[in-house]
Amino acid sequence: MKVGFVNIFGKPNAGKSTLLNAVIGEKLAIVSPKVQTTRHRIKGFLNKEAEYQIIFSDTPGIIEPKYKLHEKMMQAVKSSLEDADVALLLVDINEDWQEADDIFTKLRLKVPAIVVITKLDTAPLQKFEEAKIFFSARPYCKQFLGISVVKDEGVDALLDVILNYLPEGQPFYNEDDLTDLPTKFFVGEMVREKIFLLFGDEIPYHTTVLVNEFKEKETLIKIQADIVVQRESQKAIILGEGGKMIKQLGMLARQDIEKFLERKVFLQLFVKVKNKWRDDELKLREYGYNG
Ligand SMILES: Nc1nc2c(ncn2[C@@H]2O[C@H](COP(=O)(O)OP(=O)(O)O)[C@@H](O)[C@H]2O)c(=O)[nH]1
Ligand SMILES: [Mg+2]
Repeated sequence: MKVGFVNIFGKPNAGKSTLLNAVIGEKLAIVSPKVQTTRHRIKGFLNKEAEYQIIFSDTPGIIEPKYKLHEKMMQAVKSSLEDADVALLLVDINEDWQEADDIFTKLRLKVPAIVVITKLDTAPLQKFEEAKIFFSARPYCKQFLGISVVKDEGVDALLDVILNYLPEGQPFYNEDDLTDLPTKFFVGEMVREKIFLLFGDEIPYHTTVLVNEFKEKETLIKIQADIVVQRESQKAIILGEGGKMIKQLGMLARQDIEKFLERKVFLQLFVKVKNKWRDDELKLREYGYNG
């Protein structure tokens, strides 16, 4: 059977996490219109018995690191470069292609790359043809195609192309598993997604979520998580007037978590201030940012 690692790279907001979720058919990676939503490498497994096991990895968008958390995020990109059998290089059709090309060239890929133009539904076909001419000429580009996850176009064709590039082998992971990350991780991510959704400006970038307790009881699952911010003023914003905002946040997150776990959930959220956690090696590790 065909077995291999297919790792997804691109600038922030290219549609990487959306593609991972579409191929796996489960919301493994959180998605938002804001940049730098994804902070980890997130693996999703696609199995077809006796035919293939494709291990997809979503990665953080490629950026110039400005603080230590960013460095950890770029380490996650680097580790994904090392074990890829195939690289998917995602480009939003409306982004600056030259900039994307510069980033892809700098990756110094040693494996075949498929350039995937995303969000085809947002531009005229002519623009896609222009992108094809632009990227097909690049040395790293072995294949070129376009997708729209919104219109469900191109994803099946992409899978067919990927399979051509995968080696024969034995499965690495149990065929019933979707991912190798613990449930706790996804719970924390769902809370983080709602922070991206509800709070503007800088708040989501100063915030992380740490799940402390995950207890399966008879009738429900009890979850306690800390929302960690850098300053008291940010804590006040997350709480909102009379606790209005955190209540809304908790409700939205709980709904998603219940859908994901298919169980009733009691979710308890606390807000904690940890000065400069984004630059603190020990705290980053405690919060699960291992690069
Ligand atoms: N119109 C449209 N929007 C998309 C498509 N794929 C992703 N998006 C949106 O683009 C934004 C960034 O997506 P995301 O997957 O988080 O990008 P990432 O930063 O590369 O992981 C989100 O608002 C998505 O809903 C698509 O095919 N069409
Ligand atoms: Mg993402």
